Amino acid sequence: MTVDHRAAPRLVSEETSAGSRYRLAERLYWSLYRIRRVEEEVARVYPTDKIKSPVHLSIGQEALAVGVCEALEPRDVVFGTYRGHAAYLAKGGDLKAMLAELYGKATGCAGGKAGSMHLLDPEHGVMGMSAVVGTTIPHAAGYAYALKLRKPGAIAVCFLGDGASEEGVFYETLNFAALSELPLLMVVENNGFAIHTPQSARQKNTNIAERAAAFGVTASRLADDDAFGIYAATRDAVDALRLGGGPRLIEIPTYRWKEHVGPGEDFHVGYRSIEDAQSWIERDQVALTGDMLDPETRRAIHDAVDAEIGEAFLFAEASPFPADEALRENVYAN
Ligand SMILES: Cc1ncc(C[n+]2csc(CCOP(=O)(O)OP(=O)(O)O)c2C)c(N)n1
Repeated sequence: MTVDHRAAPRLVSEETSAGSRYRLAERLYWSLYRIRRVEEEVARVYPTDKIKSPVHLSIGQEALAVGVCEALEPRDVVFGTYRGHAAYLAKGGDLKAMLAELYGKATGCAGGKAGSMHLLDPEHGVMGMSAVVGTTIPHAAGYAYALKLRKPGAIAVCFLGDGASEEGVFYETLNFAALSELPLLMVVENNGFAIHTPQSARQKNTNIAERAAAFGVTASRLADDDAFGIYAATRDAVDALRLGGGPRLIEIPTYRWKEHVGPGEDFHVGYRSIEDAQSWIERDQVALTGDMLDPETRRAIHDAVDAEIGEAFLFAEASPFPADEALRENVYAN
């Protein structure tokens, strides 16, 4: 059985028919399980200090990147945040190069000098992430402008957190993108917290989609993080964007299972409780999507993904650290 779903054709228009729902579930599950397992392994290895970069895990939030990227094509690009492993992998970023980057190795996607918060793989449409909250929002808009001029039909996607929606540049970008009718999709990963502060303590109007709509951006807020629902909403948005309908924003509720940064849990800290998390854990999209598949299919996906991840960690471990001379490379344009 072939289980590398990267190779499967993405016939977007056919995927909503009942007969193809199973194949969609297979692809979604492959990606969801793969991201979950990669990050579980990152969390396991992290205390050994082999991973040289801080890690912001997306465990619990995977369905957002997976559902969105399933509706994209290779010609589309994504910009992410420092919590960007899921977006990188869901869009097709190279796993070996990602892990080597976390290990600070020369074979990493940024030569081992940028770490987990600055992943990129332009060949697969992953244009960059940033540790500085909100920075990639205008980058995505600029790229969308270039796409509009040079590659009509392609779109740029920007992932951002509810905290990033407090940055002034978010509103400047909404205005400019609406005015210029950019092929830009903004995806708000609303996990309800900026580090330890709940959204309700930071924002009077917690409806981010409503704020975006005030700028003339077509915006919607999904009821939950159901992977199929995210895929369907993104597909509709992408269809409209390809026809030149101007920017869109989709706000999606989600929940971060791990601490803000690092591999552990933080329910003892006091800003949230395990009871708050329970309803999200019960509707874990990795488990629910997996339950839709027959055991044999699930097992084949597990075996293929686990083997790939094992190999990728060995690659990262065996790779050399950058040479001393690399320190000054790519600092200034040549
Ligand atoms: C410009 C800027 N301000 C503040 C910080 C410190 N900081 C790091 S993460 C973070 C919270 C951002 O929350 P959100 O955008 O909701 O993303 P999440 O971490 O929940 O995925 C803050 C304030 C930063 N990195 N950059």
